[in-house]
Amino acid sequence: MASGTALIYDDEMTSHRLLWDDPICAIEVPKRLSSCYERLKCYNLVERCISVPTREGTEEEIMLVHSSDYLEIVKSTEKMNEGELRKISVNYDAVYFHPTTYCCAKLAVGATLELVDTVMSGKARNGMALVRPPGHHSQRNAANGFCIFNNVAIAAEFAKRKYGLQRILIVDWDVHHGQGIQYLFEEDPSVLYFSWHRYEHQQFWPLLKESNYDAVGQGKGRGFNINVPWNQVGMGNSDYLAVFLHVLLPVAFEFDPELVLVSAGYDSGIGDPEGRMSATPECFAHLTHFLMQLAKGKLCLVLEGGYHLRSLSESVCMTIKTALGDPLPRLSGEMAPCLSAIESIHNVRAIHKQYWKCLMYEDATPLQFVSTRSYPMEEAEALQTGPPLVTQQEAGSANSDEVIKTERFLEQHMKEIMTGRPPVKTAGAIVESESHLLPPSVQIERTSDAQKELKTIVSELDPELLKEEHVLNSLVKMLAVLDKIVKKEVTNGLAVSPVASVSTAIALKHCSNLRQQKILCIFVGDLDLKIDLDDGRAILINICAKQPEQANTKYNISLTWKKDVETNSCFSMILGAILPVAYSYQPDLTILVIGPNRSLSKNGISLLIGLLQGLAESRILVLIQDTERGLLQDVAKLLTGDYIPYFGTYAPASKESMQMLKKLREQFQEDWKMLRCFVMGTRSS
Ligand code: X5A
Ligand code: ZN
Repeated sequence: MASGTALIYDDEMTSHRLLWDDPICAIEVPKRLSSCYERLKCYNLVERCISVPTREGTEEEIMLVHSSDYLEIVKSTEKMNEGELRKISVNYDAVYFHPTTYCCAKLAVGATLELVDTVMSGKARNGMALVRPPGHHSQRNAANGFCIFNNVAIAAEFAKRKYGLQRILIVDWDVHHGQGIQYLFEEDPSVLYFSWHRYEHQQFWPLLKESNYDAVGQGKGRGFNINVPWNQVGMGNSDYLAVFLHVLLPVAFEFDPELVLVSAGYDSGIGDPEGRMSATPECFAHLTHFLMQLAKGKLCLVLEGGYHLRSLSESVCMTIKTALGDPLPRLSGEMAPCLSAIESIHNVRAIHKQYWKCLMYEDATPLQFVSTRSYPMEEAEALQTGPPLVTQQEAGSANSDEVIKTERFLEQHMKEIMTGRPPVKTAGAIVESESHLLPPSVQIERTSDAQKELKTIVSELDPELLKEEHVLNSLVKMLAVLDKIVKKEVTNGLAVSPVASVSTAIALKHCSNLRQQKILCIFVGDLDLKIDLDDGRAILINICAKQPEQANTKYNISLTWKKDVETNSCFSMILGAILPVAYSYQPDLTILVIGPNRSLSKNGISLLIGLLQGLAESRILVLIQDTERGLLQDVAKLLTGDYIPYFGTYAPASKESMQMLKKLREQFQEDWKMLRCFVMGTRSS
């Protein structure tokens, strides 16, 4: 399997610049590119990437999406003087030309295509192209919004032709609507285009009606264009996360792309004068991590916007660090999407339920007249939880004081979240005779100092077990792995146990002895746990085929899931229930237990392991009951990062399962606010 992260950067692309006064275009500066590269060097990230040289895109490649007339116009700017350049620039909305623009735009195209080649040929697993000028606003016959050639759209068309791809996902997380990409693929079901963007009921640039959620694509392409309009500024980490969990990811897994392209604009990040949103750099780590679970990890990120230099460059660093497989920082801030974000999510889900099976049991209908509707006071208040990192007002003012303030905030914030990674990623507790099954990078634990503590815990739980040498042995090793994770000597670990329920109880007890604050425990299979869970120190989610004996509580949730051994119907449970609860809870450590009679297939478990690494700074212990040891090798490779799972074709969950999830959401969305994905108690007109 391909490994490594490609990075494409070329100083040449800093020569394109604005030669006259124009307040609109003044923010698109050469330093946008060089400051990203400088920051990457500071974090020693450049040397960890595979450096790929740029080339100029050919005319033929440019004409994959642009007309020859338009190409000729851009080409003609190469020989123009300043007066002529100014004159031609005003033909387009928010565009400037420089004598080197044509050359830089060709390099931006070429860099993007080189990235696609590098990833498609397996020379790297994923990668990023740092380019200027950006691309997503540019159209068949027009430059627009600082964009000359549509780099990402050309890449999609190129990948379709050269590699025969049938399904490409484009994720546009820039704060502006990439209307250029939408227009180019509107009727094409082989390219799924997703964009979120500042919209404010069409009051924000580019002021288009077709940026709203009801633009779903046309003809054969209906359903393959997904717009999430932001109707307020100040959207932050939890709003972005909610859209990923409740809109993009379910649809993306169902679509099952062969390649993911990202129009990676960072004007959706904190401090940006254009976006006025409040997402912090680590949010982009999480977005990247989610997208890495698709298309067997084939992910190509291409720079678009981003105008607060510090915010831009820190966010680019988080993106690349994550692509490299480093542990993720915790997503900061209160995990509760705001009402306006939920409204947008509600509308997108309602309009797209006719196209996507994962949404088909949605009973929401689009909300009408959203801008003038008022909400019951209680509901509005329920959503105003805790002080956000930056208030919406602060995020909304763009004067230079604010730019500096964000700069200071980021200086401090990055110190807190940029922690080093342990030299060994994964530790394993298994019997010696099986250690050859694990990748060589896994550190095998032999013993631990916790013998005495173990005996005390075990004798409280089940004194009979003290007599069984091999059981005690496996438990001791498991605690050794757990200790290493807690002490941050390793990032994650795995342990085989003859008695998964007992091991889980012991692990939880041990964590509480170590004063570990919050443990997320996910148990797949039949569980027989005799400990009390109601103090909030741990949350237990049990996925099993049997109906639970006790009613669910906030900290003890059972999900009844019928055996789906070789199908893939568990996406909706993982994305719609487990991850929202987990992100709301914000654990310090995750324990995933694979017990007897599991009702999740190997694919489902791989998906869980992949996605759970976004939580608790990637600290996770996977406990495997020895009857399930067939999973050992795959689990180990998922933890070391040697392997990215492929989940196969999507199968819709049964109506009963979907109903169970819906009930769960209704029951717990006040406690776990990330569960929320629709506006309650409203009837559409
Ligand atoms: C690529 C990009 C923004 C254009 C804004 C014009 N373009 N007001 O972010
Ligand atoms: Zn933008």
